[in-house]
Amino acid sequence: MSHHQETYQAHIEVLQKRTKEALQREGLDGLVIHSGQGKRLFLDDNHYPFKVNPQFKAWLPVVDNPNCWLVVNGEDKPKLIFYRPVDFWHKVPPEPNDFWTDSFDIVLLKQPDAVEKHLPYDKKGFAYIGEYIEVARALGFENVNPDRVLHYLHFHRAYKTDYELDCMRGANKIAVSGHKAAHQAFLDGKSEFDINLAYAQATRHGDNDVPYTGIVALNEHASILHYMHCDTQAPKTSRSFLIDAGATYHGYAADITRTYSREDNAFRDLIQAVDKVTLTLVDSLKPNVAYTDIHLLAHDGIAQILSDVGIVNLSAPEIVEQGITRTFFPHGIGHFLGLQVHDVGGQMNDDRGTPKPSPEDHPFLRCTRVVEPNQVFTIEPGLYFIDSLLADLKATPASKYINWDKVDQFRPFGGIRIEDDIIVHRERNENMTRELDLD
Ligand SMILES: [Mn+2]
Repeated sequence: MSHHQETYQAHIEVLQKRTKEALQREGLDGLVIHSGQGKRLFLDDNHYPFKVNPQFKAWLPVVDNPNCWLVVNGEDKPKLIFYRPVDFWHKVPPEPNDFWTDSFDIVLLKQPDAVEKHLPYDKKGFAYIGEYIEVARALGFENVNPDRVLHYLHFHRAYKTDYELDCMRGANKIAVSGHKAAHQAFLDGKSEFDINLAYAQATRHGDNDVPYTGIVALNEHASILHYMHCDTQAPKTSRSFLIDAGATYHGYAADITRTYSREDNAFRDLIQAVDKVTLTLVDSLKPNVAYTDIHLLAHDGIAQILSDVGIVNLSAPEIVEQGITRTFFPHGIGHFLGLQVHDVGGQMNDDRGTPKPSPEDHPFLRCTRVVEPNQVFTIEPGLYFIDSLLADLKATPASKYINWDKVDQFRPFGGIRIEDDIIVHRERNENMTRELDLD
């Protein structure tokens, strides 16, 4: 048996155990997990790109097939109802024959609405897990996406199996190849659109394969946190380049950001300073550390840069104290990574779903849990020159501490973010991104 097959079987055993525990707590007999279905555009006969239910792809690496169903009870071999229509309009998926197929009893489904005969006859003890509530009701499910079952599964999904870690290393490998190609395209003076093409070409990922729409931003655009536009024209000079782009492997995501400066200048020094903060924070990511503390450490690090470079004429602790770092670093330090790029379960105190919200001063922090082994995080500090936030700062008494000439000098470069993907092991961290030689 291959390494992949072995780790996959162990992964299925873990999912079985979690399912059994969740079902026992709720007094349920099983879960019926729907992969999803095609969604048509309003008044149109075209479909939106298909996005599989993450609870479905947790079990098997099938991400492109609607109308599939899983019936699981944590004990018996899971049943997979696999959609394989007779269809001369669309590509029909091949009959399953892969490393994962032995883990399921598989029945083939020719028509979506013929699923009923394959589902449990008595639906009382079964909960439907999926997006299509009307479909569930029509099939006779009364229990639809029970909160407590989802809380339990979401909380435990933070602990990745060896199979999942392998998938995420695979995703990082693909993304890193794209980042290298994109960097070269930037050096060649390409437009955002063409840089994005270079990324797609290297990763062999189409628009619906990437885990999120990539951010490919030149110059001032790097200050727009979720810049998802791609200019087709190259600017006269590309001074700076921020790319936040990922990849997927068997449904698992990578999420990497890099920032580059064309010239060897003060902005490049600033990038290197943020890069150091990233690496320091990665080192501090350890079992028993509160992830919120990593976020606060990031503010200390950014404050130190603002002070050292002379953007703010105060000491680092004073800059944090005055809340000035939030102008330059307005987002969270990172998040769980996995089946979803912002993986679930980040703000839970326990597997009953007790909320653990982000601190009041840091509303955008997506994870507040205590770090534990086998969890996977991003670490992504940033330092930006965002016009609207700078204008807000200028209107406060703290404006007098800001060296506005220096700020204006950096505005044309937009901003900086450096983001790595990290596996926390008991004794060490594994920086998946750096181990692939992405500087
Ligand atoms: Mn991220």
